[in-house]
Amino acid sequence: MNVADLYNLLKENNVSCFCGVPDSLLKDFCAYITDNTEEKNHTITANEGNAIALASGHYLATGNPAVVYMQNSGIGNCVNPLLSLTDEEVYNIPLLMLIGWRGEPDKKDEPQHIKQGKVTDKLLEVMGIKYEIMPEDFQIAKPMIENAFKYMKETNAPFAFIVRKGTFEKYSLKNKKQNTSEFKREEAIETVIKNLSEKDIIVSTTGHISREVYETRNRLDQSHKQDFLTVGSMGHSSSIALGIALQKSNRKVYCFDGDGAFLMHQGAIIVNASKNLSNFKHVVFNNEAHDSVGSQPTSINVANISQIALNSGYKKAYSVSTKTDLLEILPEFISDNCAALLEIKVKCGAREDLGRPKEKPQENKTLFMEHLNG
Ligand SMILES: Cc1ncc(C[n+]2csc(CCOP(=O)(O)OP(=O)(O)O)c2C)c(N)n1
Repeated sequence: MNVADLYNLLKENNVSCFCGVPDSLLKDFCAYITDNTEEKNHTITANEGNAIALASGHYLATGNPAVVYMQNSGIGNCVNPLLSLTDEEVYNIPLLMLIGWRGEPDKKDEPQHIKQGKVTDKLLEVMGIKYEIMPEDFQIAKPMIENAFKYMKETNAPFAFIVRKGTFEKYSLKNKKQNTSEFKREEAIETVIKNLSEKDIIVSTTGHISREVYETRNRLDQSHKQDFLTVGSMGHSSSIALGIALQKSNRKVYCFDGDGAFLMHQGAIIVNASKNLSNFKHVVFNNEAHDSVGSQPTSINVANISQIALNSGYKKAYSVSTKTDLLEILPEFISDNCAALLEIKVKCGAREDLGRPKEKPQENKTLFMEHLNG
């Protein structure tokens, strides 16, 4: 399907608000929205639940349903607002969801998507949300989309389209707003790893960052035993790291986060800080984008991560954007006797041939636990 055809049909049906969290399966459509919608009418939210809420606000203000896009892993983040805000037994608010179907049964995908893929349709059913699978052919999809708008008008209920891999034709984002850093994320990751000891632990976030940690260990001929790769569960790495750091005071625990993941559950930051552990170290690789799923911008450019950290209760915070500055700051950050955060400003993009972990998540867990508790 051509993304412009879909976009124009949505506009014809009075959609003037698009919001959500980007997904690799929807990246062409997300890119088209980014390029063609004025900022006021397109919001990349911190998490998918926020998108449902924003769409609800839009409906209250205009009487028109908004479009909310997300990966199916984001359904978990929006169960609460779908059941206690938009549901017909509460406020009964219409919105059109576009959900990328990672882990579709019988299609090859990464382990973190398999379960979510199996239950995606069932989750919608159990929540009482009517849905269709989006056909690839626009001419077939068109009457279905028009029916969805009719249904929303009649019932005021949300409606969802599940979108299979390969549904959309290619569209490349033109309006890329990138930060000015020249520092490559994989190089930054390698620089930090080279300065850690064998006892140190890394809990890395979803997407390219975990893949680059994995590849860096291979390149340095090191074991993966020190690394917990949070392949799913975006935004929760720092809480996993906190859970470990609270129990293992003799181990330094480093959370390797992304700015999108940092934003997604930013409330965790204050809780991390409240424990003020000398062995808890938070590193945020900030490229101001959801790089792993198409480089759509996050909103982090209006904020200052190291200031957020200090205002949230971390005792120390640093920000660097070059390898020289990183190397200079690392010894102090590593030896700080308090909860500390280091922001590393990096540029968007990853290697074309970036690999993925070969071991299954449970193999990663077993090796990691043996090392941590050995
Ligand atoms: C709940 C949830 N929503 C969306 C996704 C899809 N997703 C995977 S990685 C990613 C982007 C992460 O961005 P960031 O943390 O800034 O790291 P970067 O990719 O830029 O390195 C997204 C949106 C997901 N895995 N889980």
